Amino acid sequence: MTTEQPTGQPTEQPTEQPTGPTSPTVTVVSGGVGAARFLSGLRDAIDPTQITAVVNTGDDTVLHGLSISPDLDTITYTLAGVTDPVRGWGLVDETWTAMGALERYEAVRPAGSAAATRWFNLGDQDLATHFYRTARLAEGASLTEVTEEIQAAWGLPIRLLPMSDDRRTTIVTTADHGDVSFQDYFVRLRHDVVTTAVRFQGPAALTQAARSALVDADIVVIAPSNPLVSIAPIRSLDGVDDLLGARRDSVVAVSPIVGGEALKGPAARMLTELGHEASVVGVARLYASIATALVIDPVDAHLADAIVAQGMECIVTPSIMSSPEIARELAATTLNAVHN
Ligand code: FO1
Repeated sequence: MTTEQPTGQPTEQPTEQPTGPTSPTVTVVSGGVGAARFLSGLRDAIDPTQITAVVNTGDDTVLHGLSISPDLDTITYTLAGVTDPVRGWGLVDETWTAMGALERYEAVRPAGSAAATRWFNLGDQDLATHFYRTARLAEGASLTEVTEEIQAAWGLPIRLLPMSDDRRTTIVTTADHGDVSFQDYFVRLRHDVVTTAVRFQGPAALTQAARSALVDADIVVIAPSNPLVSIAPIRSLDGVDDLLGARRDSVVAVSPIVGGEALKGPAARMLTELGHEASVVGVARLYASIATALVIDPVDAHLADAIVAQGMECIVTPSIMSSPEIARELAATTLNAVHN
């Protein structure tokens, strides 16, 4: 069966899907690309209306006066089936006319101005999302409200919630460039610099909607996202670690590290530079206080005992989401870890 998505691109829908009362309610603590792929698999494994994602907004930035929420948008586009499959962010078949046209203004930009910035690529279609979000925020809507509207515009059955309605920003301290914003580190510096610390700046209030989602869900999954810059900003909000710790028996994490490498991005390098172990055991140490089980890939099966020694159960299953079927199987196995 195929269904038309808002852009007119057909996406395959699962043929058999548990519905209604058989599906548990699941909240996924989410970063960007890895979480988006996991959520796609979960959407195919259970009734999607039972799923909520609490999404990192520490990566959010303002460029050209536009409010940009990369992790929310990556999840939205991925679930809508329109994300660029190679980049993992932005839209497939995107054009870059507006970015190119900015070149004219670079010549006249005064020193110190961030106008006409071109190191962060905003595609022509993607710009519409940022225009909409920015206009609605300027009208006084909260990020939670705007996210619900964007979710509805793309016809997504999964509920997306930003972690906070306030600007809580990830700051990366680098050896050579001092303190920089997350997107400066990730995109402008191509995460090819030594990091010495990460901190989160701004109000630490989890939204009430996100709090309820984390408290009330039958199962909480920590997505295979960077523990230090995607999951940690959410954990840095007031009360999050306490509420997850209090329901630890129904929290399961999926390792973003496979064979000592990150599935995507700089997680392995950051773990090492910031004093952790770039392995599934290092991930287990970071999550042992808030999750009862860690899902790892078969290439790391020899480390299962070391994970158990950290006080976590260990589930071994293919976790490199190279196909929708693997993502779906990973999601189903992850839920089974805590759902009997
Ligand atoms: N990532 C890049 O590596 N280069 C870019 O120019 C870039 C632009 C961009 C625009 C919109 C958006 O939603 C995401 C974008 N990303 C880009 C991805 C983003 O920096 C990262 O995926 C996350 O912030 C890390 O989770």
